[in-house]
Amino acid sequence: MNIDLPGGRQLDVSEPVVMGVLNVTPDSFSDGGRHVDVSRAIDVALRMIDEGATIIDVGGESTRPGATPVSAEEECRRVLPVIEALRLRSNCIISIDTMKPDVMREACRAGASIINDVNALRSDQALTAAMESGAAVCLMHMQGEPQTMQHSPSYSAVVDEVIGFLRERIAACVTCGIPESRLLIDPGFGFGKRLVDNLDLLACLPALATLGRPILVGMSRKGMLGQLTGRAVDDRLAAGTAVAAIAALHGAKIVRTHDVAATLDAIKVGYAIRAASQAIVRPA
Ligand code: 7PM
Repeated sequence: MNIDLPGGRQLDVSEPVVMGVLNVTPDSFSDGGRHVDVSRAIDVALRMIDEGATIIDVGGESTRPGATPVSAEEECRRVLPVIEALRLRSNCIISIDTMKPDVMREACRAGASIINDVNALRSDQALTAAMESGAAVCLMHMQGEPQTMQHSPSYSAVVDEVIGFLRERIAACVTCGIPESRLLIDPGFGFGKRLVDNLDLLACLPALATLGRPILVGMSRKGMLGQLTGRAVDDRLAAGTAVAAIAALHGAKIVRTHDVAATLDAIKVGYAIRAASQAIVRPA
C-alpha cells in the first residue's frame, strides 16, 4: 500500500516503517536559553535516519497532559529552522506534529510532507490548510483535549467509537478535497484512554484496517507501558519494542518511536517469524 505525498512522491508501506520523534521544545533542545538549538536537533534527527527511520516527526508543542499551550508564532519559531535545516541535509520524509493551521502551512512550505495532527484536522481552518498544502495527513483519535483528556476517559465500546470517529474524519477530508490516498489513521494510544482501552485497541488493530488506510501507532515510552511494567518513562524501551512488534504484526504500517534502532529490530524479528509460519505447509 502507498501513501501519496506532495511532488508526486509516494511512501511505500507494504512493510512497516518507523517514524522517529523529534521534539523541538526548549526543554528538549535548549541552548541554555529559551531557544531551540537547531544543530543539536539535527544531530538527533540524522542519527535516527542512520538507524533506519523513514520519517522524522517534528513537534514544537508538547501535547503532554497539563502542558502550557504555545502560540502559532512560537511553534513556527521552534520547528521551521529545524525543518529547513533537515530538508537541506536529508531526503527523509518530514512530518509536522501540530494542531494549528498556520503551522501546517508554514511547515509544509519549509519541506514537511506529512501533517500529523492529534486533533484530526478539527481545528478551525485545519482541513483547508491541509488540503491546500497537498501534504499527507495522519488523522488521530483523541477523547477530550490534551490538557484534560486523562482525567476521566470513558467509552461504552472503545474500538467501535474510534472506528466511527476515524470514518467520519476520513469523510470530512474527502469532502474538503483531500484524497483518501493521502490519509493515514491512528487510534491515538494514551489520548483520553485507560489501560484497558489501549489494550483493546491494540488487540483490535485489524478491525481499524477495514477503514482501508494505513495505520500509524505511537506507544513509545507512554503511560500504558509504565502501568504494565511499573517502570519510569526512561526505562520503557523493552516494553516499547515489544508493543511495536505486536502492533506491526496486527497490521500497523508506521510505528512512531523515540527509539528507532531497537524498534526496527523488534519489528524485523516479528515479521520474520510470521513469514516463516506462513511458509509452513500444513496438512489439509
Ligand atoms: C505526553 C503525552 C507527551 C503524549 C508526549 C505524548 C502520538 C502523536 C504524540 C501518537 C500520533 C508522545 C506523545 N503521540 N502523534 N504525538 N500518534 N500520530 O509520547 O500516538 O510523544 S505526543
